[in-house]
Amino acid sequence: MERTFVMLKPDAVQRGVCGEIIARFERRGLKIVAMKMLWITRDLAEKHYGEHRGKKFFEGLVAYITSAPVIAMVIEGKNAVKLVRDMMGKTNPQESLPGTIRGDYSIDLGRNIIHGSDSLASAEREIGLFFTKEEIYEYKLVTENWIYE
Ligand code: DAT
Ligand code: MG
Repeated sequence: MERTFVMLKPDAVQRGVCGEIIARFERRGLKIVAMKMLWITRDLAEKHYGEHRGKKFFEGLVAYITSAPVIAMVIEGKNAVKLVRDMMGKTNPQESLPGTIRGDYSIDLGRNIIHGSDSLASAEREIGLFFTKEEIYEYKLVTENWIYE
């Protein structure tokens, strides 16, 4: 089953909406196979957002993501990468439709509340940056036969 990396950014934690957002993934039928709170270091932020190094928003992005604790997760499900990206909405909350996480919880591009991997390759890379193998659990949900045919 496909896995993706999801992070509730510092604004989600500060605004007290992590539970609601996690509930959306649970309700969809997705399985959380790893989860922890951490305070991202500058080094990890630069690795995670390596593709954006050198862009004019990079410093602000690193400052934001390291400003307070985040909640990191690995989420598993059929087509989990795309499913989660679709649930999140567009990168810029101004373009995110109501009903999406960014569309329901955020307004500004630099405070867009959630991260989700944009491809399978990114997911594998990001999961490896944030989690050890031992921190990711393989288990069966009792509801699985009612979510997948
Ligand atoms: P996403 O988070 O949807 O994968 P991304 O990988 O292109 O988007 O960018 C990472 C984050 O950087 C994004 O969530 C918000 C910020 N960002 C992206 N483009 C930006 C821009 N043009 N100006 C300011 N911040 C930007
Ligand atoms: Mg991205």
